[in-house]
This record gives sequence, structure tokens and C-alpha cells, in this order.
Amino acid sequence: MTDTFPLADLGWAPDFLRQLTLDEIATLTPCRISAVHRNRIEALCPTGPLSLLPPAGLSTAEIAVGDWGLCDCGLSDGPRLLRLLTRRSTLARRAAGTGADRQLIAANVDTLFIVTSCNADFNPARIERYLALARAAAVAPVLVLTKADIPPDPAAWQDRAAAIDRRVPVVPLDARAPGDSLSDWCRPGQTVALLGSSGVGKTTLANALTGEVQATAAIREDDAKGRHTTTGRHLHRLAQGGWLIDTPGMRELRLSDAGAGIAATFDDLDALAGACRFADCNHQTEPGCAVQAAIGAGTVDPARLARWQKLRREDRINSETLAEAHARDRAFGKRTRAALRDKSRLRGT
Ligand SMILES: Nc1nc2c(ncn2[C@@H]2O[C@H](COP(=O)(O)OP(=O)(O)O)[C@@H](O)[C@H]2O)c(=O)[nH]1
Ligand SMILES: [Mg+2]
Repeated sequence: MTDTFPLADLGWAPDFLRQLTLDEIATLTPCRISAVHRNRIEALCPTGPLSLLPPAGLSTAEIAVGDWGLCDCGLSDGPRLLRLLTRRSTLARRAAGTGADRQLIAANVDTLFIVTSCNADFNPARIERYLALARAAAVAPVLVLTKADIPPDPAAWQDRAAAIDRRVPVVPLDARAPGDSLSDWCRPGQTVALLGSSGVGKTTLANALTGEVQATAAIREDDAKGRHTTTGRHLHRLAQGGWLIDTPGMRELRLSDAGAGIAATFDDLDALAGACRFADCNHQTEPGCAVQAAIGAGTVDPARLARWQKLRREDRINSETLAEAHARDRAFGKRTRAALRDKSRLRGT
């Protein structure tokens, strides 16, 4: 393996180049972030891996693996990242319990492999949640069905997966030997990430695609000082060209701020809702509900409506700020107390 990385192989594209001034083109070096530590950033640039000082005035919490940046390699105190370029896509999550804080998981991912198995793990609601998440992040989703080598009937799972969203490619495979089944997305300049529940074969597939052998045990996060591998710890080179981003946060992604992604995943229901008589229709018993009419006519599956509504509730709750959550709790407490008062009044106590 060579230690140099032509820009195009790293994922450099015209929409990044357009963000540079002529002066920056002449004096600075584009680099792709491969690991982010508290006071230090690892990056890959055409001449090889670099350890960079963070930009003045920018917290490393605002930098993600996969980000493109510009570094100045001519400084006396060592190379420094000067600024980040605008991302094509951002995978982020709300930091648990802290309200609006966003934690960056990965940047500039082109394709999200949503991994599920041809067995009891297969769950349409979970797949739709991941589709919404991918679309909210501006990443193209692909459904990967692992364990397709295990009988009885992988083709049936493929049909079920295709029925969830006809626009999304479905690829059944054996994660231990994917061959070139994912080569449309795993090629020079492309960046992919894997998402799926535990046990579906993400590590197995990552190992097969990278040719690396990753321990299945968790990697310790804070002991990386001084350790350097050619490709950094979270940006892995794919055997067929391209990159796999595998940050610990990928495993804990959940839905938040995904309204647009949910609308895109359920665009049929979203369009119908626009035709309801009431703008705030709940699609239950309201008169003039276009969604219920479609269910009556047999063109919409009521289970799909239930999954859509559940995802929207989940997204709303996960997206609200701490102040909104408190307001919701207060309103709930008020309603509960009022209900209890009514109940005791009825009982005459
Ligand atoms: N037969 C078969 N076994 C698989 C496949 N994918 C994963 N496995 C096995 O399933 C188990 C869990 O896989 P792993 O990669 O650790 O799942 P992860 O938790 O998603 O990373 C391991 O024993 C794998 O060997 C597959 O496509 N076919
Ligand atoms: Mg794993």
C-alpha cells in the first residue's frame, strides 16, 4: 500500500475546489480528515498522512471524520488546519440529554449501506428509520441484505426489502465474501458507511471490503496518542478504491432533525396529507382525511401509516430542545393532574 493519495481518490470533487480562492489554491493543501482528537487532527493529503494543529477559533468538536479542509504546511510550529470546506453530507446526532447539542459522526459520506440480515433482524420500521436518517443527512441509501447464503429463501427477503422503497437499491450478499456486488458504490473517490443492528455482519462486511482485519471487540478511543496507521483510525481504505468511515458514533445514530428525510421516505403519505381538509389532520377520524380515504380504497397500508406517525413522533421528541422537553413535561403533568382531579370528582372523593 502506498502512502500517497491522489486528491480524486480521496473524494475531492469540483464542488470542493470551487470553494477555494486563487490564493488558497496557490498556497494551501487540501486534506481529508481521518481522525479527530481533542487537540490534534489526523488527515490524509496527496503527499501522505499528516498530524495537524486545529484551526484557531474552531473547536475540534466542529470537525468530523470525512471533512475536507485546507492546511498550511509551511508554518514553523508544524502543519495547521486553517479551515473546513462546506460539506456535501453530514451525519450527526443529538448528544444524549443535552438538548440541542449536535455531535458530528461523519462528513461527506456518499453512500450509507443499511445492513440487515435475511432473518428475524429484518424489520421494515427500522429500515424506514435508517432511510429517513440517510436522506436527512443527504447520503444516498443502499439496502444490504446479509446472510443471503443461508437458506431457506433469500429471494423472498429481497422482495420484501424492495417493497419498502422502490427507489433504493437492494443487494443480497454473503458478508464474508461480497465479491464485487457493492462495486457500484465502493470505488475510487467514493465514501461509504455502514449502519445496522448488532450481529447483522457490519464488521464482517467491513473486513471483507477493506481487506483489513478489525477486532470485533470495541476499540479503545482515548489511547491513540502517538499511534499512527497509514489511513488513520476511522477512515479505512477500501480494497476496490474509495473509503469506509467507521466512527464509534455510527453505531449509535438515532433519528433527530430528520423531518425532511421522513417526508422523502414517506413521500406518498406526505403528498396525500397535503390533500386533507385540515392542515393539522392527524389522519385518524377527521373528516376529509385523504390518507384515511386511501386506506379505505386499499391503496395505502394502514401499518405503513402507523410507522410513519411513529417515526414523526420519535423525530419530534428527539429533535426538541431541552426547553421544549421541559414545556412538554409540564403540559403532560398538568393534563395528568387535571385527569386525576376529574377522576376523583367522578368518584365523589
Ligand atoms: N453465513 C453468514 N454469516 C454471516 C454473514 N454476515 C455475518 N455473519 C456472521 O454473523 C456474526 C456477526 O457478524 P458481525 O460482523 O460481528 O456483526 P456486526 O455486529 O454487525 O458487526 C459473525 O459470526 C459473522 O461471521 C453472512 O452474510 N453469512
Ligand atoms: Mg461489529
